[in-house]
Amino acid sequence: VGIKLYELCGAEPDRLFSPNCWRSRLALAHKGLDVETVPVRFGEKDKIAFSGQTLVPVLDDGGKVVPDSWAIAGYLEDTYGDRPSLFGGAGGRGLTRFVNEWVGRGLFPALIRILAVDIYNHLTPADQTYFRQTREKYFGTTLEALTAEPEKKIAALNQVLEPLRGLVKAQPFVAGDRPAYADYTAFCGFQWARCISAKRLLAADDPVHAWRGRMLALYGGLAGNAKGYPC
Ligand SMILES: N[C@@H](CCC(=O)N[C@@H](CS)C(=O)NCC(=O)O)C(=O)O
Repeated sequence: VGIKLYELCGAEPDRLFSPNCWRSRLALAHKGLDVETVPVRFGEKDKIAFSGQTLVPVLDDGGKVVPDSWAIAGYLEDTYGDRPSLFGGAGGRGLTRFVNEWVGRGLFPALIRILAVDIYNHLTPADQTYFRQTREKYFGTTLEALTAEPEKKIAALNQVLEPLRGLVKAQPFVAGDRPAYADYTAFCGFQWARCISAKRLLAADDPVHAWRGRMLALYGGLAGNAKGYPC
C-alpha cells in the first residue's frame, strides 16, 4: 500500500513550498521510508477531507491517517522505532519540541514578513484570492504592507536566527554530529523561502548559510533538488 504524504503546492504541482510539509518529508527520509507525494492546492481541501481537518501535511501510512507535522514526527518515531531516531530519546523529544516551537513562533513569523508576496505570486488565481483574504485578515494588513521594507525584514530575521547561529557555529547540526528532527524543523523555514523566493536571506560567511548547505545536500539532495531558487 505504501506511504503517502499530502503536501501543499503552488500553481505548479511540483512547487512544494510548505515548510510544515518539508519537516515531514525530511523525517520520512531520515527513517529511510519511501513516500509518494500527493500535491494539494489551497483550494483542494476535498483531497484531504478524509483526514477530518483542512491543513497539510497529512500522512497516510497504509490507511493510518495522521495530520499535523509534529504528530507525524511522533508517529514515525513510535512506529518505526527500529530505524534511526528522530529525537534521540525522551529528553531529545522534549528539547526538539522546543526547537519546533521556536520555529513556529519565531522563525516563521519573521519569514512570512519576507515571503508573503512571493508566495502569492506562485499561486493559481483562485488560490491567490483565498491566500490574500485569509492572510490579510490574520495579519490585519495587506500582503504588500506586511512585506514592505524587505531589508528591515531580513535584518529582523537575522536577529531571530542568533541562537541557531551560535549553535551551528559550534557543531555541524542542531542535533549534534548528525542531523535529526531538530534540524529538519528549523531548516524547513529556509526550504520554504528557497522554494518560493529569489531573495537572499543569509550572508555567505554566516554559519547558518553553511548549515543550510549541509541540509540541502542530505538524502541525495532531497531538498536542494526540489523546484526552487538558488540560495
Ligand atoms: N500545525 C500544523 C500546521 C499546518 C499548516 O498550517 N499547514 C499549512 C501549510 S504550511 C496549510 O495547510 N495551509 C492551508 C491553508 O491555510 O488553507 C502542522 O505543523 O502541520
